[in-house]
Amino acid sequence: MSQLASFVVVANRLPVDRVVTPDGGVDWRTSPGGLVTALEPVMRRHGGAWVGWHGAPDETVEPFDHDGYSVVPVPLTTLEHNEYYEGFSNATLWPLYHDTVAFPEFHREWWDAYVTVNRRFAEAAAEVAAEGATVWVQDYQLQLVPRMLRELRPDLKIGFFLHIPWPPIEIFRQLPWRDEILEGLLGADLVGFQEPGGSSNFLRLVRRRTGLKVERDRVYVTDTHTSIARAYPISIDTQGFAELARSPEVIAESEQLLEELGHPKVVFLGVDRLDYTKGLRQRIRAMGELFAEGKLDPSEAVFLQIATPSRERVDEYKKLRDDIDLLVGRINSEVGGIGRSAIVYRHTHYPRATMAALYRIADVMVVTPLRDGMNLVAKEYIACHPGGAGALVLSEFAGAALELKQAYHVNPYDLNGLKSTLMRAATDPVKDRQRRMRALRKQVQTHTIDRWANGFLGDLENLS
Ligand code: GDG
Repeated sequence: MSQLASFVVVANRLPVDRVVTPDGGVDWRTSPGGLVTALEPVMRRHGGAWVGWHGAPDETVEPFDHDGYSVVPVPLTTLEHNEYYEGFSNATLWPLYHDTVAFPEFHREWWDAYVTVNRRFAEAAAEVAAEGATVWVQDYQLQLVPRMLRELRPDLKIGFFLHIPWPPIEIFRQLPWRDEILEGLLGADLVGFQEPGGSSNFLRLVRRRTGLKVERDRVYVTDTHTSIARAYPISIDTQGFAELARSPEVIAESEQLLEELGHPKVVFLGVDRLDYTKGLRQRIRAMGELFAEGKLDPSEAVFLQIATPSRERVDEYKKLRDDIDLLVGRINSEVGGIGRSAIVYRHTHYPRATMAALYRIADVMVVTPLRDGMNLVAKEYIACHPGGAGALVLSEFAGAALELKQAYHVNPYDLNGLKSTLMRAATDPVKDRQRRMRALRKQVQTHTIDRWANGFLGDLENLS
């Protein structure tokens, strides 16, 4: 790594994974994901740097160049990883920000670790940023970084984007360190949220708790610094997904999948990280009841649920995994034929191509989180599903519902409503489903991740 960067991304994880090469050496491979895809060109254009954890605790890795930009690894000890990441980020903030669908735990030592690690990220960013550079901090793990960084480097332009929901005031107030978090975020020139409801909740809270002057979306933080809060709904690399889904390999894989499933008439599909915010318990119960009541015939319909392993050391996630295993096992023991399960459940990670093949074969995509910042799976399905009459059943509580208006919206807590909507999505006249899908496709084709990144960065550059 040679010179200072004029564009810096700061995120909990680096955009690269370490791989062992055939000759036993070590190499870094770009990890697939929309954020990396969208930001890589900006990084290359501006001599960028990406600051983040490299994934191995108790290990220091020197900065290196990768694909035209700098990678700056931030070290974490095992204890810090437990307390800052699994603890404060994923067992305090994550449930708190998702409407307390699980109980948030408050531990002072987790908070201390959060402060320590945030400071380390801020210092690393301060060291690599050129004079007047733009720094874009990502997500709930790093909410203190904007202010810490501004104190170290007042010359920088600092943006922050929150990928998860910003909670209602009544819930946020529970957090013992609520004011520190607000002050941390207000260090940014621009704070981005997934939904307009997030930015307005944030501004209301700032007004109420800090006494700072707020005018429309602008907070007057000091005499020389103002902070603006706005919504920037994130999206996907729509064209990239559509091209992948049209490739001969993916078409062949989708045919293979249908063959394995015994060519069912209707495929219902769920794809989620195994997370309690995703509404899996409710969804599986609803599907199970539809089979048990004979509304769906297991010789004709199948519910395929992929749950990607996630945060497996956090207690709530261990419990969720056991609950889902039990629920699926129980339903499949009661409905379906000897050689044919009503629910096909896989707890594993699949390559992107397989994801695209799954989206292709899904007649009804079931996306029913209890709360979700955006939900990219819903958008990926629309980008990948070929012509015809696919249907998207989408929770009202996903950020995506605001944009994907022609989806079949549901309240995932209302099991009867969920069941009837699932049936409607599967049986509505083809013409109606085609009309909905056309409108949805237009939305994701025009609102891509590039538009999201350019919108945020354009606003950040043009702030006065
Ligand atoms: C957070 C917010 C917000 C899933 N399983 C596999 C796999 N995936 C990919 C999907 C999709 C991504 O993971 C999941 O994104 P979501 O948006 O659905 O959900 P979170 O992980 O909770 O993301 C969310 C997002 O940040 C962005 O701001 O939308 O609200 O919670 O891209 O395709 N990918 C592969 N194999 C899998 O098995 N390759």
